[in-house]
Amino acid sequence: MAEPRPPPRVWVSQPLFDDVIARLEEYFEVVSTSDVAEYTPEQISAALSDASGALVTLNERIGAEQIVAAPQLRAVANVGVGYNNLDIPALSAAGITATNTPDVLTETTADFGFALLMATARRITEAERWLREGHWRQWSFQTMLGADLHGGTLGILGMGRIGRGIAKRASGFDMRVLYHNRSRLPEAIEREARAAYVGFDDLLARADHLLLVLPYSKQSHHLIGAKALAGMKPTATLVNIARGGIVDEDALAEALAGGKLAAAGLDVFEGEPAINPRLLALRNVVLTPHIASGSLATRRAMVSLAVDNLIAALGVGPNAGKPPNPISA
Ligand code: 8YV
Repeated sequence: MAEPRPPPRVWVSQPLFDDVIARLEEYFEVVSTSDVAEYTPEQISAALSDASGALVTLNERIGAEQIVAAPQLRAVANVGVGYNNLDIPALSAAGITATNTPDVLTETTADFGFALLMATARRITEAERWLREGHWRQWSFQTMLGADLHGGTLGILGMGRIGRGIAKRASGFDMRVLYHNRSRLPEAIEREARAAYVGFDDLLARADHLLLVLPYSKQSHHLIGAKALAGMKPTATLVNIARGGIVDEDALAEALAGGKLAAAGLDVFEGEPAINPRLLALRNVVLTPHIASGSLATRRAMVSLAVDNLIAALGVGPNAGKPPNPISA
């Protein structure tokens, strides 16, 4: 009698939620790690060399070099909606299904975008730092004056699901919402989001607060650079919850230091976790460690969806062959 075939192997790159990951064990041999790991490209190739599937986070880049080293790889499930860590054309060309986790993080990420906007415009973390450092000697009328959200104009660059979630919150604050997107949304959605479409330059010029929620790509690399920043109001705030590479951080630091922009709230950074020292030296920036989707419930939902995607993409389970969130090249 022939030996039973061993189950396919899947690689889980980071410690996620053990009880959620355990669902993979019904179908696969799971290779995982109990420590947060930082991998070199070679280590990722080695981890994928005998894997049929992988469940990865934004930390793990998978491109041509890894694909060549992974002859059995058939599916990569990304935990996250953004997938600029994956070379989608290369994966598609090799017949490897890639998936992401949209929807489940929309509201949590929109909550955070709004929280970061409020913290930035109203100087909340700067004020707390100042207080903790013992500078508060007497109540003064002019302490930490910030910018209002209510009644102001919110610019949203990138009007996908998260952008629309932010627009929904802004209407509760009586804000005027303008947006710019690769393509204009249908009128019914604009009406529902109470958002008006404007050109890119117009968005920059009119926004009292500008929120970046667009995907990172070659086209959006350093889209917010010196020229774009010069087109914004010097009283404006900029918030980035998308990807660090969309902003030219040196140009941003220059604008913030030179009074060309009031403040910035940044959850994402070009070289994260390394932070541009020019940004660290400024008082008018709020810096957070890429936590926009980081509520416990949402992070669990993201991992669970990635598990569903991986099981289905590897042709087993209730949705065999039909992963809920395939990414097309
Ligand atoms: C994730 C994110 O935490 O979804 C995204 O695109 O940036 C975050 O929500 C991250 O992708 C984890 O891999």
